[in-house]
Amino acid sequence: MASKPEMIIVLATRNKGKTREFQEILKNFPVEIRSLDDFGPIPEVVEDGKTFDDNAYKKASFTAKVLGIPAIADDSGLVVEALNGVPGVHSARYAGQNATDQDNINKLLKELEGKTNRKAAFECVISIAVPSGPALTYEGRCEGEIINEPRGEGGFGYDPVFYYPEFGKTFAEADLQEKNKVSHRGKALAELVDEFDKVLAWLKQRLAEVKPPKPDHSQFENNDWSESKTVQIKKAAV
Ligand code: ITT
Repeated sequence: MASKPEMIIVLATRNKGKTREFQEILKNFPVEIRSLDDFGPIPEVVEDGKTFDDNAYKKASFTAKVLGIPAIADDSGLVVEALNGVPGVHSARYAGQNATDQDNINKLLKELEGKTNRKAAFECVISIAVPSGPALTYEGRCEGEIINEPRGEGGFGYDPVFYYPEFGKTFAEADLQEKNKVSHRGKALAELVDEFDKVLAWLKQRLAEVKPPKPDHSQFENNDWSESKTVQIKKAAV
């Protein structure tokens, strides 16, 4: 960390790899990034939004509200043109609740059998919310094609069938650094880092304006926060 942290921000995930990635990328800013695991038991957010934006916002705003501090969340997945955007927000569980990456790939290839349009894109949305509701949104998109046979050992998820024409190979054949420069998540993160000084100023302003509400535990049974989305603000305007 470059200087004494001015703010603690919680990353709404229990994925250690994701947490390290955010900590590394924001290490030169005066913030301390913590994961949900640093806060003990917190109810799971139901990711039932219709878009990546819905889910990222829901995770970020729910976590910020429950813990009473700013929160960052991301959501991402694969959208396939010939399947009208499927698997989309269902990417992780496309072939069923406990589906493996291989199960999901097999289902995708089956659905695409005989289809000539193989266009697809990975999409990612990062949302940064304060406990009172408003959030900033960063988005990234990466276009490619779905090939017929998995290729490569690296990456995860749909990487072995996601062919990136500029590389002339799949994401599973590319190394991680190469992938991160062009990937959906890489682009959204790069934009976030570029604007992070503004993001920090925005967070401070929002936290000073609104006396943070007490952590709200009343809606754990029915955590539908969709109505609070009316106050969502796109991008930092400081
Ligand atoms: P959280 O616990 O933090 O929500 P997650 O595993 O659900 O993490 P995401 O929401 O970011 O991860 O992604 C959902 C699914 O989309 C993921 O399980 C993959 O199947 C697919 N996916 C996302 N990014 C990908 C990438 O870079 N390469 C391949 N598949 C990807």
